[in-house]
Amino acid sequence: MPTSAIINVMTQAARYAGRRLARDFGEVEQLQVSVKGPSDFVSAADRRAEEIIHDELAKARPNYGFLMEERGTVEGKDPTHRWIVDPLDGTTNFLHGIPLFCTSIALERNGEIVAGIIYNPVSDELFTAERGQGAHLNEKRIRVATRSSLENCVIATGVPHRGRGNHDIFLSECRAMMSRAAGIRRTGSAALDLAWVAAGRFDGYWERGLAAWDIAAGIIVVREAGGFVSDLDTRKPPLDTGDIVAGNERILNEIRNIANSAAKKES
Ligand code: 2AM
Ligand code: CA
Repeated sequence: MPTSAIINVMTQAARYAGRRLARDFGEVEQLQVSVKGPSDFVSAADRRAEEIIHDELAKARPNYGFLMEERGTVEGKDPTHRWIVDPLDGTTNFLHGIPLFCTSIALERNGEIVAGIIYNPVSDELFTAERGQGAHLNEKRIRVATRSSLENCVIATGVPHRGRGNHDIFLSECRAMMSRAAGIRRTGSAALDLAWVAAGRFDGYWERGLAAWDIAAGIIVVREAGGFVSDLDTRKPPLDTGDIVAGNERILNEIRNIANSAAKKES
Protein backbone atom coordinates (compact mmCIF):
# COMPACT_ATOMS: atom_id res chain seq x y z
CA MET A 1 0.00 0.00 0.00
CA PRO A 2 1.53 3.41 -0.93
CA THR A 3 2.11 5.73 2.01
CA SER A 4 -0.29 8.70 2.14
CA ALA A 5 0.81 12.32 1.85
CA ILE A 6 0.03 13.06 5.48
CA ILE A 7 2.01 10.08 6.80
CA ASN A 8 4.90 11.18 4.57
CA VAL A 9 4.83 14.67 6.06
CA MET A 10 4.79 13.30 9.61
CA THR A 11 7.50 10.74 8.87
CA GLN A 12 9.82 13.30 7.36
CA ALA A 13 9.46 15.58 10.39
CA ALA A 14 10.10 12.68 12.79
CA ARG A 15 13.11 11.45 10.83
CA TYR A 16 14.72 14.92 10.75
CA ALA A 17 14.16 15.33 14.47
CA GLY A 18 15.31 11.74 15.06
CA ARG A 19 18.59 12.30 13.26
CA ARG A 20 19.27 15.23 15.55
CA LEU A 21 18.14 13.36 18.68
CA ALA A 22 20.34 10.37 17.82
CA ARG A 23 23.35 12.65 17.43
CA ASP A 24 22.62 14.39 20.74
CA PHE A 25 22.05 11.00 22.41
CA GLY A 26 25.58 10.02 21.36
CA GLU A 27 26.87 13.02 23.27
CA VAL A 28 24.91 12.44 26.46
CA GLU A 29 27.34 9.81 27.68
CA GLN A 30 30.28 12.19 27.36
CA LEU A 31 28.40 14.65 29.53
CA GLN A 32 27.63 12.25 32.39
CA VAL A 33 30.90 13.28 34.04
CA SER A 34 30.54 17.04 33.69
CA VAL A 35 29.75 19.04 36.84
CA LYS A 36 26.40 20.37 35.67
CA GLY A 37 25.35 16.95 34.42
CA PRO A 38 23.53 16.34 31.19
CA SER A 39 20.02 17.51 32.13
CA ASP A 40 20.41 21.01 30.66
CA PHE A 41 21.80 19.45 27.52
CA VAL A 42 18.83 17.08 27.29
CA SER A 43 16.32 19.93 27.72
CA ALA A 44 18.08 21.72 24.88
CA ALA A 45 17.96 18.54 22.73
CA ASP A 46 14.23 18.24 23.47
CA ARG A 47 13.60 21.85 22.43
CA ARG A 48 15.71 21.50 19.28
CA ALA A 49 13.78 18.39 18.23
CA GLU A 50 10.49 20.19 18.85
CA GLU A 51 11.61 23.12 16.73
CA ILE A 52 12.57 20.83 13.84
CA ILE A 53 9.18 19.07 13.98
CA HIS A 54 7.27 22.34 14.31
CA ASP A 55 9.05 23.90 11.35
CA GLU A 56 8.65 20.83 9.11
CA LEU A 57 4.96 20.40 9.87
CA ALA A 58 4.25 24.14 9.57
CA LYS A 59 6.00 24.21 6.19
CA ALA A 60 3.85 21.34 4.89
CA ARG A 61 0.52 22.45 6.46
CA PRO A 62 0.84 26.18 7.28
CA ASN A 63 -2.67 26.56 8.76
CA TYR A 64 -2.77 23.69 11.22
CA GLY A 65 -2.52 24.33 14.97
CA PHE A 66 -0.29 22.54 17.48
CA LEU A 67 -0.32 21.02 20.92
CA MET A 68 3.33 20.41 21.82
CA GLU A 69 4.99 19.29 25.04
CA GLU A 70 7.35 22.28 25.22
CA ARG A 71 5.36 25.07 23.54
CA GLY A 72 1.88 24.06 24.65
CA THR A 73 -1.01 25.19 22.42
CA VAL A 74 -0.30 27.09 19.20
CA GLU A 75 -3.53 28.18 17.48
CA GLY A 76 -3.71 27.68 13.72
CA LYS A 77 -5.84 29.50 11.14
CA ASP A 78 -7.54 26.17 10.46
CA PRO A 79 -9.45 25.31 13.66
CA THR A 80 -10.28 21.79 12.42
CA HIS A 81 -6.71 20.45 12.35
CA ARG A 82 -4.14 20.17 15.11
CA TRP A 83 -0.82 18.35 15.48
CA ILE A 84 -0.19 16.76 18.88
CA VAL A 85 3.56 16.37 19.33
CA ASP A 86 5.93 14.89 21.87
CA PRO A 87 9.41 15.51 20.44
CA LEU A 88 11.14 13.29 23.00
CA ASP A 89 9.14 10.69 24.90
CA GLY A 90 11.30 8.72 27.31
CA THR A 91 13.33 11.71 28.46
CA THR A 92 14.67 9.97 31.56
CA ASN A 93 15.98 7.10 29.40
CA PHE A 94 17.62 9.59 27.03
CA LEU A 95 19.27 11.34 29.96
CA HIS A 96 20.67 8.06 31.26
CA GLY A 97 21.97 6.74 27.95
CA ILE A 98 19.21 4.10 27.70
CA PRO A 99 18.24 3.76 24.02
CA LEU A 100 14.47 3.65 24.60
CA PHE A 101 12.95 6.93 23.49
CA CYS A 102 10.98 8.22 20.55
CA THR A 103 9.23 11.05 18.78
CA SER A 104 5.44 10.91 18.74
CA ILE A 105 3.24 12.89 16.32
CA ALA A 106 -0.54 12.69 15.93
CA LEU A 107 -2.95 14.58 13.69
CA GLU A 108 -6.32 15.55 15.12
CA ARG A 109 -9.17 16.47 12.75
CA ASN A 110 -12.38 17.85 14.27
CA GLY A 111 -11.36 16.47 17.66
CA GLU A 112 -10.60 12.95 16.37
CA ILE A 113 -7.13 11.46 15.94
CA VAL A 114 -6.85 10.47 12.27
CA ALA A 115 -3.14 9.68 11.94
CA GLY A 116 -0.23 8.88 14.23
CA ILE A 117 3.43 8.00 14.01
CA ILE A 118 5.99 6.95 16.61
CA TYR A 119 9.66 6.87 15.68
CA ASN A 120 12.58 5.40 17.64
CA PRO A 121 15.70 6.80 15.93
CA VAL A 122 18.09 4.38 17.67
CA SER A 123 16.38 1.19 16.47
CA ASP A 124 15.11 3.01 13.34
CA GLU A 125 11.63 1.65 14.02
CA LEU A 126 8.79 3.70 12.56
CA PHE A 127 5.25 2.86 13.69
CA THR A 128 2.52 4.49 11.59
CA ALA A 129 -1.26 4.45 11.46
CA GLU A 130 -3.96 6.26 9.58
CA ARG A 131 -7.66 5.87 10.25
CA GLY A 132 -9.06 2.92 8.33
CA GLN A 133 -5.69 1.97 6.86
CA GLY A 134 -4.24 -0.34 9.53
CA ALA A 135 -1.01 0.06 11.50
CA HIS A 136 2.48 -0.54 10.18
CA LEU A 137 6.03 -0.98 11.49
CA ASN A 138 8.56 0.04 8.86
CA GLU A 139 5.79 -0.44 6.26
CA LYS A 140 4.90 -3.96 7.39
CA ARG A 141 1.41 -4.53 8.74
CA ILE A 142 1.26 -5.07 12.53
CA ARG A 143 -1.46 -6.50 14.76
CA VAL A 144 -2.00 -6.73 18.50
CA ALA A 145 -1.31 -10.07 20.19
CA THR A 146 -4.22 -12.50 20.38
CA ARG A 147 -3.38 -14.15 23.74
CA SER A 148 -6.52 -14.51 25.77
CA SER A 149 -5.21 -15.73 29.12
CA LEU A 150 -3.46 -13.20 31.33
CA GLU A 151 -1.12 -15.85 32.75
CA ASN A 152 0.62 -16.00 29.34
CA CYS A 153 0.76 -12.24 28.89
CA VAL A 154 3.51 -9.65 29.25
CA ILE A 155 1.93 -6.44 30.48
CA ALA A 156 3.62 -3.03 30.39
CA THR A 157 2.97 -0.20 32.78
CA GLY A 158 4.37 3.15 33.89
CA VAL A 159 5.55 3.91 37.41
CA PRO A 160 4.29 7.27 38.69
CA HIS A 161 7.10 9.78 39.13
CA ARG A 162 8.38 11.19 42.37
CA GLY A 163 5.90 13.69 43.74
CA ARG A 164 3.18 12.76 41.22
CA GLY A 165 0.26 10.39 41.05
CA ASN A 166 -0.98 8.02 43.72
CA HIS A 167 1.83 5.61 44.59
CA ASP A 168 -0.38 3.40 46.78
CA ILE A 169 -2.85 2.81 43.97
CA PHE A 170 0.00 1.93 41.60
CA LEU A 171 1.56 -0.51 44.08
CA SER A 172 -1.79 -2.13 44.71
CA GLU A 173 -2.41 -2.51 40.94
CA CYS A 174 1.06 -3.92 40.46
CA ARG A 175 0.69 -6.40 43.30
CA ALA A 176 -2.56 -7.69 41.81
CA MET A 177 -1.03 -7.87 38.30
CA MET A 178 2.11 -9.69 39.51
CA SER A 179 0.06 -12.66 40.63
CA ARG A 180 -1.88 -12.83 37.36
CA ALA A 181 0.40 -12.00 34.41
CA ALA A 182 3.47 -13.83 33.02
CA GLY A 183 5.53 -10.67 33.42
CA ILE A 184 5.41 -6.92 33.92
CA ARG A 185 7.63 -4.47 32.00
CA ARG A 186 8.36 -0.76 32.29
CA THR A 187 10.03 1.06 29.39
CA GLY A 188 9.71 4.69 30.54
CA SER A 189 8.11 5.80 27.27
CA ALA A 190 4.31 5.70 27.05
CA ALA A 191 4.40 6.16 23.27
CA LEU A 192 6.70 3.14 22.83
CA ASP A 193 4.57 1.08 25.22
CA LEU A 194 1.54 1.68 23.01
CA ALA A 195 3.54 1.05 19.81
CA TRP A 196 4.78 -2.24 21.26
CA VAL A 197 1.22 -3.27 22.18
CA ALA A 198 0.27 -2.56 18.55
CA ALA A 199 3.17 -4.73 17.37
CA GLY A 200 2.11 -7.60 19.67
CA ARG A 201 5.28 -7.41 21.79
CA PHE A 202 3.33 -6.42 24.86
CA ASP A 203 -0.09 -8.03 25.34
CA GLY A 204 -1.39 -5.06 27.28
CA TYR A 205 -0.49 -1.80 28.98
CA TRP A 206 -1.85 0.49 31.66
CA GLU A 207 -0.67 3.79 33.12
CA ARG A 208 -2.16 6.75 34.96
CA GLY A 209 -1.48 10.47 34.84
CA LEU A 210 -0.24 10.90 31.25
CA ALA A 211 -0.51 13.92 28.99
CA ALA A 212 -2.25 14.00 25.58
CA TRP A 213 1.09 14.19 23.71
CA ASP A 214 2.34 11.00 25.42
CA ILE A 215 -0.54 8.90 24.05
CA ALA A 216 -2.28 10.60 21.07
CA ALA A 217 -0.30 8.80 18.35
CA GLY A 218 -0.14 5.52 20.29
CA ILE A 219 -3.94 5.38 20.61
CA ILE A 220 -4.52 5.29 16.85
CA VAL A 221 -1.58 2.94 16.26
CA VAL A 222 -3.08 0.41 18.71
CA ARG A 223 -6.63 0.77 17.34
CA GLU A 224 -5.49 0.41 13.73
CA ALA A 225 -3.56 -2.72 14.78
CA GLY A 226 -6.92 -4.20 15.79
CA GLY A 227 -6.47 -3.39 19.48
CA PHE A 228 -8.59 -1.52 22.00
CA VAL A 229 -7.76 1.55 24.09
CA SER A 230 -9.84 3.09 26.86
CA ASP A 231 -9.75 5.11 30.04
CA LEU A 232 -8.92 3.01 33.12
CA ASP A 233 -11.96 3.89 35.24
CA THR A 234 -14.57 5.68 33.12
CA ARG A 235 -15.97 5.76 29.60
CA LYS A 236 -14.33 9.14 28.93
CA PRO A 237 -11.67 9.36 26.19
CA PRO A 238 -8.22 8.44 27.59
CA LEU A 239 -6.78 11.40 25.70
CA ASP A 240 -8.75 13.64 28.09
CA THR A 241 -8.20 11.72 31.33
CA GLY A 242 -4.57 10.56 30.83
CA ASP A 243 -5.38 7.22 32.52
CA ILE A 244 -5.01 4.60 29.83
CA VAL A 245 -5.33 0.87 29.22
CA ALA A 246 -4.64 -0.94 25.94
CA GLY A 247 -4.57 -4.46 24.53
CA ASN A 248 -6.86 -6.85 22.73
CA GLU A 249 -10.45 -6.55 23.97
CA ARG A 250 -10.24 -9.41 26.43
CA ILE A 251 -6.90 -8.47 27.98
CA LEU A 252 -7.93 -4.82 28.18
CA ASN A 253 -10.98 -5.82 30.20
CA GLU A 254 -8.90 -8.01 32.51
CA ILE A 255 -6.41 -5.21 33.18
CA ARG A 256 -9.25 -2.75 33.71
CA ASN A 257 -10.95 -5.01 36.26
CA ILE A 258 -7.70 -5.63 38.14
CA ALA A 259 -6.85 -1.91 38.19
CA ASN A 260 -10.38 -0.91 39.24
CA SER A 261 -10.58 -3.31 42.18
CA ALA A 262 -7.01 -2.50 43.29
CA ALA A 263 -7.73 1.26 43.09
CA LYS A 264 -10.97 0.81 45.06
CA LYS A 265 -9.09 -0.95 47.88
CA GLU A 266 -6.79 2.05 48.21
CA SER A 267 -9.46 4.77 48.19
P1 2AM B 1 8.47 12.11 28.92
O1 2AM B 1 9.58 11.16 28.76
O2 2AM B 1 8.16 12.90 27.67
O3 2AM B 1 8.57 12.97 30.16
C1 2AM B 1 6.80 7.22 31.53
O4 2AM B 1 6.04 6.55 32.47
C2 2AM B 1 5.97 8.22 30.77
O5 2AM B 1 5.52 9.27 31.62
C3 2AM B 1 6.75 8.86 29.64
O6 2AM B 1 5.95 8.82 28.50
C4 2AM B 1 7.00 10.28 30.15
O7 2AM B 1 7.09 11.24 29.12
C5 2AM B 1 5.76 10.53 30.96
N1 2AM B 1 5.85 11.60 31.95
C6 2AM B 1 4.81 12.40 32.27
N2 2AM B 1 5.15 13.23 33.26
C7 2AM B 1 6.42 12.98 33.60
C8 2AM B 1 7.33 13.51 34.57
N3 2AM B 1 6.98 14.49 35.40
N4 2AM B 1 8.58 13.00 34.62
C9 2AM B 1 8.94 12.01 33.78
N5 2AM B 1 8.10 11.46 32.85
C10 2AM B 1 6.86 11.93 32.76
CA1 CA C 1 6.16 12.29 26.93
